[in-house]
Amino acid sequence: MVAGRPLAAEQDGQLMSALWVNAAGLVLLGLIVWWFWLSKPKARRADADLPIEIIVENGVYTPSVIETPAGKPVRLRFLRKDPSPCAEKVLFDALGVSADLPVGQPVELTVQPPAPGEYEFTCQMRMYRGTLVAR
Ligand SMILES: [Cu+2]
Repeated sequence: MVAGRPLAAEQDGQLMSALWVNAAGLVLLGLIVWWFWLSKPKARRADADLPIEIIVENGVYTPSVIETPAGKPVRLRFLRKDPSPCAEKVLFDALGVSADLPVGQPVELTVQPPAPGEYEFTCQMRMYRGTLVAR
């Protein structure tokens, strides 16, 4: 309480700050909803013979969606920055390809999706997840 300030003004001030807290909460909630349910990861398109670099860090592959022509080999270069054992392998279950990823050392893989479709790649615990989209 500020000495000498009229009580009504004091209450108005408290009401306003309560409203601001609620508004901030709503904005935060909106961001959370957007982040988890509405945002689509940006797809990277594989082109020519350049390998696509995929960073392995903080529980996500970046990029996590890679578009590629079906029936053609695509080169993926994984760079693991996450030292936790969770990130130490990458597996393309449906393609029968897997690799160990040493921290800080790029590992290049060539995979070839046989037909149009979505091919998931994950860590061994399936916490890291990415998708190869063959068209
Ligand atoms: Cu894992």
